[in-house]
Amino acid sequence: MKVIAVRQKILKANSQAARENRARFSRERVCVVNILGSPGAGKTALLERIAGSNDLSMAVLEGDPETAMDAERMEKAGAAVIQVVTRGTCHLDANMVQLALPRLDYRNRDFLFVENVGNLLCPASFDLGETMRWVVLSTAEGADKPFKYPAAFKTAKAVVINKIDLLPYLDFSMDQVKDGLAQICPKARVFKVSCKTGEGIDPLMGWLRGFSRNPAKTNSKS
Ligand SMILES: Nc1nc2c(ncn2[C@@H]2O[C@H](COP(=O)(O)OP(=O)(O)OP(=O)(O)O)[C@@H](O)[C@H]2O)c(=O)[nH]1
Ligand SMILES: [Mg+2]
Repeated sequence: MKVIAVRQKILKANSQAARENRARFSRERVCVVNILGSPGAGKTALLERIAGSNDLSMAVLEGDPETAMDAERMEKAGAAVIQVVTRGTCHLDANMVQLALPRLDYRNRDFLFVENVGNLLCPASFDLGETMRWVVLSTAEGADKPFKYPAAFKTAKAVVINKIDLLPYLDFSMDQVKDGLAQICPKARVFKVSCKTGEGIDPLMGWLRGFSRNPAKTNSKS
């Protein structure tokens, strides 16, 4: 019983910080995208692709248990970036984001992307005050993941199925994953991409532009 009480207390404290973050992001008119996905799904690769399209301005908050490797990649890709090292904690929380913001040049940019710690369990429980969540799911992980990790998928505004270039070598069932997504998150936009080849990135970028500060640059927002 005590374990449950502690968890509730942690989540309550997180909700308060998340509310503060959300109010701040709304005041500052920055769209914040919290990206969830397993280790190696291609979260950083996707952000590198987005940074490569130079009509959108972005900042990135990287969350990893150790190292600044992803921040180094994003810096190379031209984004303003800060690395949060959680020292083994399996998720980012709203307070970590709050502490990092003063050291990140994210204001007046179209997007602040938060790359959460790689896993589909813990990050799902922690609201960061983001505008929307995405899940990156790579074909190599298997098509059953929406059924197994519904908490990660159910709040997703977009699901990015990455590594479609590997489909000829895998028994990944697109029908099964579509079935899972239809049941768990029927309203999520689904994009099939290869961050390696660039296939499928354009439709994702077109949709993303709808959330920028100047949506005139854009196609659709839903
Ligand atoms: N074949 C193929 N490989 C990819 C693709 N996208 C990413 N990769 C590779 O997959 C590996 C993991 O990619 P990352 O972008 O580091 O994955 P991540 O989700 O950021 O991983 P963590 O930050 O460790 O959780 C790298 O070796 C990438 O080059 C893709 O579309 N196709
Ligand atoms: Mg990464």
